[in-house]
Amino acid sequence: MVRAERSFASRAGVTLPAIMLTRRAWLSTTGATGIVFASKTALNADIEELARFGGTPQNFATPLAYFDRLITPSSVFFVRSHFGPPALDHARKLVIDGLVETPLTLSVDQVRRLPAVEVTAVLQCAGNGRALHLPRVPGIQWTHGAMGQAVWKGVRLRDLLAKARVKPEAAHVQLAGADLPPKPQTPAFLRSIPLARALSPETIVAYEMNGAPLSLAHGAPLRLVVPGWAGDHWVKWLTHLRVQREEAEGFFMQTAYRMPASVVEPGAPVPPAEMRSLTTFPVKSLIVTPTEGERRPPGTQLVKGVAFSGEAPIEAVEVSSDDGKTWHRAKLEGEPGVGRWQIFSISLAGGAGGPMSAVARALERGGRMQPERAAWNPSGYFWNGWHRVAWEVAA
Ligand SMILES: Nc1nc2c(c(=O)[nH]1)N[C@H]1C(S)=C(S)[C@@H](COP(=O)(O)O)O[C@H]1N2
Ligand SMILES: [Mo]
Repeated sequence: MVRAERSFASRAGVTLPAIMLTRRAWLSTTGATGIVFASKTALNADIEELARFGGTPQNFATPLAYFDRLITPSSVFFVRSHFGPPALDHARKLVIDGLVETPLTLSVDQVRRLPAVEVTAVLQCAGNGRALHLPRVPGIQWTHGAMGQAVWKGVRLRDLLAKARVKPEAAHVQLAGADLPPKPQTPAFLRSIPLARALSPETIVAYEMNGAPLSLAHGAPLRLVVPGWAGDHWVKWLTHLRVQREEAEGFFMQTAYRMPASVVEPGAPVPPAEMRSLTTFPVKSLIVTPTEGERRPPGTQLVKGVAFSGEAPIEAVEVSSDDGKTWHRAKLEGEPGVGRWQIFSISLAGGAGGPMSAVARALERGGRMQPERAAWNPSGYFWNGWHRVAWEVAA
């Protein structure tokens, strides 16, 4: 991953540090930093305000201000594509073969005729927050914007697999999309998920996002949705599901998207044998309001943000205005669920004026708490440290 992302990043001319900005800061720094607005394109007709990393491949971050609500609008939903999208092709077939009794080749219409389900779930890139790991690691320097929550509509992967009749010796489903690497020596984006995860009822092959057909940027006509698992499993432009005994081979399974199996010394090299494929994203919360450095009038100070975990529903979010000495339970909005986010809010007693700060930490059911400092790893995955915001109260 490190190697691949570095070469992709340099090819795309990415030299910027963190680019997650508030809308105001965003407007005032556009141009000065070289960050450009993504203009309306055929890719995603409504992209207007995403922060863009380089030219191609398309990597867009969602501005922090949009994480104050349960559903992230599709028009500003982050985009992460290793090679950029293939041509839009609604006639593209989905092949299901390998260890099945009945190999299938399905049109999008045939997929759509199966019973539809809707799942509300967080899509988060494993590299979200990479810029916040210390020491710094190479790769796209996402801060907070490589995530979002959407309503995904599609068919259960297990219904498709049931139609194909999986053989007993099967253990993994290999996933391929229609996007091709730019050079023959670049490895293809080939992934797999264990059969058990493929058969779980919330894993779907989606054709709609937030009530509209998937845009090309987000994988049209068909993409995988794996709630609770990092974005690399959510294969876009899906063309081929191959049921097999082993996990997929190649760079994107054996080298990329792997983390140390246990905590390592920050900055220390990790032998490949101690790395494992990453799956679920860990518990995390993020303060959206106030924003860093904001000036706010005296009186009660509303602190609001988002909390989620790919491992368990959120149990509580606590906020401290004295850097962790005392904690106060925030109010939660939205339905709890694995890989599903909720909005937290709390009103802090505001002073007459001066500096204020808030730190948030989320607790998931079963007792796991968001750590004060995220576990460092060589590719900078799964940053989930406590988020602290400081602002100024002034009349
Ligand atoms: N075919 C294909 N699927 C893909 C990718 C890709 O490059 N090619 N990128 C993955 C990664 S790393 C992420 S984080 C998510 C991003 O999904 P989005 O662009 O819809 O936000 O798509 C995943 N699916
Ligand atoms: Mo990702």
